[in-house]
Amino acid sequence: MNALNENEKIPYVVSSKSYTAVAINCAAKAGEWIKSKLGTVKQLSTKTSAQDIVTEVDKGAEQMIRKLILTHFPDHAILGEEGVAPGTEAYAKALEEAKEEEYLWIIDPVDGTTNYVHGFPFYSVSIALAHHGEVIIGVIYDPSRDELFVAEKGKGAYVHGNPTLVSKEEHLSESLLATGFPLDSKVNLPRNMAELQTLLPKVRNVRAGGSAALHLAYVAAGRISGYWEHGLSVWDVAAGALLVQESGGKVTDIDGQPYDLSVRHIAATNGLIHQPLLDTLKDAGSETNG
Ligand code: 2AM
Ligand code: CA
Repeated sequence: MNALNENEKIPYVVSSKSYTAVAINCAAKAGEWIKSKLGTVKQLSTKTSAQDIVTEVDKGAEQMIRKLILTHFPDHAILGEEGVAPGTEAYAKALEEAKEEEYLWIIDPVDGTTNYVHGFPFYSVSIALAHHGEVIIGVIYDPSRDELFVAEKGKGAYVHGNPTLVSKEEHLSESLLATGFPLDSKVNLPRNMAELQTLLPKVRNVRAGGSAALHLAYVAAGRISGYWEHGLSVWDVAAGALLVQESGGKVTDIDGQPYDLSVRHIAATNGLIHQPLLDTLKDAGSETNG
């Protein structure tokens, strides 16, 4: 018999402990919902600048994911883009606190919000799970193409059940790269422009699709040879970083330090072109610094 009185009832917890299944379920559900709302966005709010936008769909999708995760794992912590106040200070504080958690879910409900608002079909849902600060699961879902990318630490990465593998280009000259244009016009944008100027003559071409998570998934799947971007947040890259690593690629910060949750300037490649890419970015950066 249950001896607990009415006020002491233990909440019902679903018994499944498959983190990956929950991550997939959340990404797929939120992704379908986001897609169903395409073209209906009524309220466009700005965050740090007129270019930094958020919609009711971002907020609704994050709520949906949070609820689902907590149904399965009520004692896990969650760090989601829409749960953190805009600005560098609030971000640093939120990340510092979150990094200590035993289990931390890291959510970007819509990565590529600008694309989503314009109906440009390159946006994704990104969900990662970190254990004591190390990413152990990464799931990225692209609703436009119904592509689900899944990585588990030490067990490989998959798209629709097929293993993903980074590309085989050995030289920058045969590489297709991607980047993102930073919003910060003082430091990151001039640096990115200098990098593009230096890199473009050395590579096949550079794309800027507008979703960090999908760019990383594409490095993992061998569709691009490498990707770099400045000034990102943990929810943009945590899942994608694991996908790249589990597909045989390399992920560091732009200065070459190994990837961890605090990395904001990211470089991810097939491994073979990693050092040449970092060297070229460094040359370009030193020119902007005089
Ligand atoms: P988002 O759509 O989730 O905001 C595009 O270059 C990448 O930059 C996207 O992954 C986008 O994520 C991210 N991004 C957009 N605004 C940003 C901001 N203010 N700070 C950091 N990253 C941002
Ligand atoms: Ca987002």
